[in-house]
Amino acid sequence: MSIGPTAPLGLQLCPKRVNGYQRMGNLGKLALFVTTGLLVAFAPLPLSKAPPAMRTFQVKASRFEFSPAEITVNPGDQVSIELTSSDVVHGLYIDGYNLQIAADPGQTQTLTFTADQSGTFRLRCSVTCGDLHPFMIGKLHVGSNTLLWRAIGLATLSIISLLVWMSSRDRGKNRATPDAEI
Ligand SMILES: [Cu+2]
Repeated sequence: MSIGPTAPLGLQLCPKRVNGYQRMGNLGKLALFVTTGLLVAFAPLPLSKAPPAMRTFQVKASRFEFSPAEITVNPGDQVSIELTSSDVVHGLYIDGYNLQIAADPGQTQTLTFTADQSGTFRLRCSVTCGDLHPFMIGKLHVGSNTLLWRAIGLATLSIISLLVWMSSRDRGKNRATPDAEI
């Protein structure tokens, strides 16, 4: 918006009026950010309504890791984990579900279960396989991690609103400076 000598006579706005418009703009922005924030926090996500499915994962166990180390399924899914060991005997224990299998070197063992508990559960090697055995861990995610995504969304929104607020404050200061000098 250009205000000043170039604006036609009659359309010139006094500084008070400009501040009034600016304040209204800020209120509008605030309302926009609050609405977006509420949507990010509470809007139902279509992801959470995925129908249960049969999911199979090939997990390779070797000293001292699982590959893949993280498995994500939807609540209600029928999950099959095919554990293969490529060096020594390794186990796979799922915290919370209290399920366990062990695979001999070069062998595959299959663990099948229904993901009937939502959340994140730790996978651990249940057979002592060396010095770093306690660090041989992984994760099973049951259900999309909506809380995490909502938190990230809200944090991003806060940063954007802070930046917008700071830039509009600076613009206000710059506009006020020439007036003060006159
Ligand atoms: Cu192990």
